[in-house]
Amino acid sequence: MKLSDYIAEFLAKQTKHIFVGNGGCVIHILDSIDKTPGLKNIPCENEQGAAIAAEAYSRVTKNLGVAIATSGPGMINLMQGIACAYFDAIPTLYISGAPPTHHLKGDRKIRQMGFQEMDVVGIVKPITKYAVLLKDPKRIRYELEKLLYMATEGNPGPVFLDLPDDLQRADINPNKLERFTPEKQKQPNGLETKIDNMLGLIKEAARPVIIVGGGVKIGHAEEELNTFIKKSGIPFATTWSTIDLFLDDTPNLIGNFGISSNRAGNFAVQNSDLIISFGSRLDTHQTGSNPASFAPKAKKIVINIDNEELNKNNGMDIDLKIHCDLKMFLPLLNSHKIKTKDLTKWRERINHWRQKYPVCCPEYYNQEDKANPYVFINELSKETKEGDIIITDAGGTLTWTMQAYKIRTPQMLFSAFNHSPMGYALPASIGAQYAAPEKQVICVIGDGGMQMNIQELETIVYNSLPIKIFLINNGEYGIIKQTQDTWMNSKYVASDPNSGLGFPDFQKVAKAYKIETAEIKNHKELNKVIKNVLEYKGPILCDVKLKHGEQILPKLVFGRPLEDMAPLLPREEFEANMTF
Ligand SMILES: Cc1ncc(C[n+]2csc(CCOP(=O)(O)OP(=O)(O)O)c2C)c(N)n1
Ligand SMILES: [Mg+2]
Repeated sequence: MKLSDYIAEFLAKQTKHIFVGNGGCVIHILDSIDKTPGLKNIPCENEQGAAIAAEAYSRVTKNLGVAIATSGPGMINLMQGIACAYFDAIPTLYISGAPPTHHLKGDRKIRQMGFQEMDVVGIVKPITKYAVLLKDPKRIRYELEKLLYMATEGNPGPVFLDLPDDLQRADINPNKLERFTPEKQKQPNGLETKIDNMLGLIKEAARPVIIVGGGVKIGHAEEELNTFIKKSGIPFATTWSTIDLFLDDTPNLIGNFGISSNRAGNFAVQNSDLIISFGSRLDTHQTGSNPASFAPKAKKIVINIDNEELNKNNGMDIDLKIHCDLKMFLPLLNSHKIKTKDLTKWRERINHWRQKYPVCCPEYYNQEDKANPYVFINELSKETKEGDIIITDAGGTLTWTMQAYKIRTPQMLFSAFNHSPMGYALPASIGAQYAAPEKQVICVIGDGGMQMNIQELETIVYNSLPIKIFLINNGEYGIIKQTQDTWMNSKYVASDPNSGLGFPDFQKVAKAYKIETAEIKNHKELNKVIKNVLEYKGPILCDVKLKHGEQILPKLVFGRPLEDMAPLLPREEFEANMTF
């Protein structure tokens, strides 16, 4: 049997679509995929698009995503998507074709032997869980099984196979291949004692807050976590990656917290006396730049599948560290009786903050010319329907979406939260649409982000993918200008057309790709246009015109404590919110 046929058969058991970039070193594997029933090559215009589409495909199917590129430049273009998958823990397999084995430099101290040859494994190692160059055709079953295991076990992530051209063509006997047998996972010790300690801390707490981290989703422990939330009645906060797990009116939902979130979330965590964090890294985006000042009055219980996360010594003291898979931990925790103090007053206080400090302020609606980003996102979230998949990009656009979008019905809302490359949302929408052809995919992307992967408009058109693109068009790198306002006295460099950075007429560009367009010029027509766009049958780009200089509000200025977001509240009002 041809080795590349063997790989294609293996992949067909994991996925239906493989996102690819072509080249001389992958013609055999692409041919094998092409002739394998149930498997389809989806060529993207740039390998970056293919790599991102594959990881978004995995987010939606909750199975493996796969992308393939040729050696050298093709493989280098995959890196952006691999990094997204690594930092957000998305199970993905990336394959690059390599020149034939006798053209590989091996241990020689030269730069390159074969054309477009390079040390691929060395390059991708820091952003993959496992990366290997296939050297022996008889190892293919072992390596494929190991790659799959490594991508999906524990804290998932991307894996990489570098596949020389001659080995793709090799003849193998599938019945005589070595197998991979994973080591048995050890059960963590002392969990019952830790749970007793945890229950003790919960019983004593007057202002507890649960943090629902991305690990809940990655570990498929949503139901178990919900049981704990309901059983305990403890208010809970989400991170960006878990906003879409809860409807906005879920009882005891605090909302988001962190440097670009909302005041209610930050007042809640900063006044809390017990933080219980499930599957969150509690990075500086959430804690503020000084983790030691995060929830300063709170004891902290942190549960994570990754022991390194529990011992990273970032300055934040953890009172109870629990190293465990949530899928295993939560049922055990839920089997206990959970006692709390009377939390009525604490819940009321949180609800008061939620009501008093909405992100999308009523006065924003009064703007007459162009759209306010918070109004646009808030209204978009009213017009979408159950099952929709909303993918947002980077910069102000990402932050406005995550701050103002309200989950009103079960939907998916995501971005590549931790790596956050501009240009993610467009190819991610392609991956999502293939993963869920029956669902409506909505791409929210800035004018800067759009320029990064604009070529994938052709992939959308060629494949008639009915993706709805909302271009948040402020004519600038809004978030960068805001940072330059804060730190550079508003001296803008390389962030808008007055400072060296140009933008095209996006409606004309869309038309050149034969994509339908729409435009939002003000609030009067906003809902009508959003509706029309969402009802349109094919792909469409809606140019949402914003004023220059729109800001992220509220936002923490670097160095300030998490509860004191800009614009700063009058001191009396601020202090009244920090009375605990
Ligand atoms: C590939 C890449 N390059 C640079 C950055 C740094 N960066 C983050 S947001 C941003 C500007 C985003 O502009 P735009 O997409 O128009 O969003 P806006 O802030 O205007 O809404 C930049 C340069 C990045 N995240 N990704
Ligand atoms: Mg912009």
